Amino acid sequence: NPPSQTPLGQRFTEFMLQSNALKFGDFTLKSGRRSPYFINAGAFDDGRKIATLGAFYAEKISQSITEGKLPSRIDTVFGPAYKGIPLAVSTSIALASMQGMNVGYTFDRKEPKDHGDGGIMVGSPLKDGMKVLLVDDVMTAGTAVREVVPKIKAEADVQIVGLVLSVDRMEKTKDCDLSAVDAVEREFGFPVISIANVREIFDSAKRMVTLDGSRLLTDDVVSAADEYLAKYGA
Ligand code: OMP
Repeated sequence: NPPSQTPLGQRFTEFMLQSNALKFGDFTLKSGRRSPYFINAGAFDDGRKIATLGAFYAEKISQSITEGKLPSRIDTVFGPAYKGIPLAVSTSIALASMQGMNVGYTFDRKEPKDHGDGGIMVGSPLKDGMKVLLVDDVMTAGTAVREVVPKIKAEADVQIVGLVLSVDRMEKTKDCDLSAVDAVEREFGFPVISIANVREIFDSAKRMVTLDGSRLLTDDVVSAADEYLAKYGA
C-alpha cells in the first residue's frame, strides 16, 4: 500500500514500534494492574518524532470532523500536564500547518502559580462557550480524564467536544464489563477517539520482522499479552 492508503492505525503502530514506545516486561499501571506491556509516549522525544505525533493527532481529528464525530469548530486543544503538554502543542501546530485549522492550545499547571499572571491554566485562556478538544496519550481506566475534566469546568463554562488518544488499551473497568472508553463516553457525553488500539497494535506487531529476519514479538510476549487481554480486555 502507498502510505496514504495504509490505515491510520497501522501507520501509527509502525511509528510507535520504530520509536520504541511499546515496551515489554512487567509494569505496574496507575490502576494497580500488572501488565506485560506498556505504551510510553515519553519515547516521542525529539523534534521529528513529536512533529510526526502531532501530525497523527491532526489527521485523526480531521478524519473525525469529516465523519461527524467532532464539530468543525474547535477553539482550543487541551492537554493535561505533564504528558499532554507536548501533545496539545504539537497537535495545534499540525492542525494549522497541515489541516488549515488554526486553533488554540491550553494546558494546566500541576501546582497553581501565586504570582504574576496567576492561575492554573497556560496557553489559550478558557472562556464560557468555548469548544475544547482534549488530547491525551493512553487510556487504561480513565482516571486521568476524570481528574482533568472538573479542573477545566471550574475554569469556565466550556463545552468539551471530545477526547483524542494515541492508544486505547481496551480494558474493562473494575466494576463492570464496559470498557474504560465506553464508560467515560457515557459518564461525560463526549466521544473518545483513539488513533490505535492495543489489539490492532498487537495484530500488526505480530506480523513484523526485524532486520535479521526474526519475528519482532517472541511467543512468550505474545502469550503474555493474550493472557493479560483475556483477563482485563473489554
Ligand atoms: P488511566 O488514567 O487509568 O486511564 O491510565 C492512563 C495513564 O497511565 C496514561 O496517561 C499514562 O500516564 C499511564 N500509562 C501509560 O502511559 N501507558 C500504559 O501503557 C499504561 C498506563 C497506565 O498506567 O495505565
